[in-house]
Amino acid sequence: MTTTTMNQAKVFMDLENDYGAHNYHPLPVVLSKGEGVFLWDVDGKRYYDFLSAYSAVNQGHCHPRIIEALKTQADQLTLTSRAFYNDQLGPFEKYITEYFNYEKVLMANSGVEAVETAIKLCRKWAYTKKGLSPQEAKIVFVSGNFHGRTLGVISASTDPSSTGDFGPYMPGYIIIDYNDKEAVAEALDDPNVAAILIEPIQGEAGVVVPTDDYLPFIQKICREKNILLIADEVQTGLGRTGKLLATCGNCTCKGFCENKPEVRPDILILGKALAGGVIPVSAVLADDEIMLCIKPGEHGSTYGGNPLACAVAHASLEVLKDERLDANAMHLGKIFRTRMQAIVDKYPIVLLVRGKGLLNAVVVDDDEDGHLAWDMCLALASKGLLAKPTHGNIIRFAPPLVMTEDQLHECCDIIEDVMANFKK
Ligand code: IF1
Repeated sequence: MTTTTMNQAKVFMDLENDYGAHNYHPLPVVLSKGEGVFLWDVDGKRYYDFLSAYSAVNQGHCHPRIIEALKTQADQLTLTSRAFYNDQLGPFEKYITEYFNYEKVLMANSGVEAVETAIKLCRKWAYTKKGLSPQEAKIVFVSGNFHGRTLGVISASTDPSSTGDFGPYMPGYIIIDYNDKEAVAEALDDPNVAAILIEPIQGEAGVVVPTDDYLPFIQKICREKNILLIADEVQTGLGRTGKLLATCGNCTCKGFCENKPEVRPDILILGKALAGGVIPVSAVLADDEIMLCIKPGEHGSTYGGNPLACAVAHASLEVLKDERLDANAMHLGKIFRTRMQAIVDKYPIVLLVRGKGLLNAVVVDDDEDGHLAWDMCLALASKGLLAKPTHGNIIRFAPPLVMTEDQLHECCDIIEDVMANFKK
């Protein structure tokens, strides 16, 4: 980076520092263009994107079909509010409910808004259908969860950086250890439990994959005790883990199959890549028996299900299916973990690799509050690869699902080159 370009980049960093809230600590990279798996900074330097905006850009940056859908609809009609019908929402609701095999969808905007919607929906179901006493419904969460940043959601968090000094918290939550079947059985024995809300794979916790029998076990208990299973697939959904949904589990299909998924959540939460990284769109899917518990006027949002969102999300889902991005993620994920395992075997400073599809993490030999992962990400950025730590010792690697095998190997070469230069 020359002095001039450094000054240019610094101008943008200073503006964010001087006029923006300090609720993030970004890597010192100022981006100005994205296309497919690539990002360019203000100096014209090209990077491989290995974060995908936290799995919101599964289809690649500025996918032409999605951008075309955005432009076409933007010239026609962007927002009506739900005070009226429009010619985009109904057709999209039909499309997405058939796509995921649910009877109804409630459209929202951000991922956390969809999570909050699911929390309200399961409580409404618990009182009006399950017959729990008002104010008594409980929801089970697991330790290490991340479901967003609102008060209703951080009340379930076990991460002090998410919860500190934001109390008092939402009542009626039970938090149990993740991936502990006994803890599930004990918690779901409480007759006032309405639902268990869980990420099939924990993203922010550092891509923590549970044992294969964990989710099926939860589903079995839920069905026995008339408790709702709510899957937060905001980050794991839409091809990221090598299947359409992480709750598809180890189905041996080639994707988008007619098989019954291994686990079918009662309420499914989608976000992020639902709109291909273009605009905020989220969705809550459920069958009539649950979804119709919410009556007109009991829930909604200004932008939820707006015509622009529907057009963009429709194109995003079409791209996901037409380009078989789930299968590509499955294929490239296996190659990536094999390449990373070879690095683990060769360099003691790299402890392990874990993940599914193209949602992976590498754990390095430092403390959770250390800075080795950060320093490695700085070194990766200098070599043209952008990734971000989830903790001081964990780097999440999640490229867009449109990556080619050759590009993946080039990125693994960069990662190996960086890891080789960090000594324990
Ligand atoms: C940030 C983390 C990831 C999510 C799951 C719901 C939401 C998220 C499983 C809420 C959002 C984002 C939030 C963003 C960074 C990113 C993140 F680091 F925060 F934890 F991906 F792991 N469920 N995750 O991962 O969706 O409201 O953001 O649309 O807050 O820094 P949202």
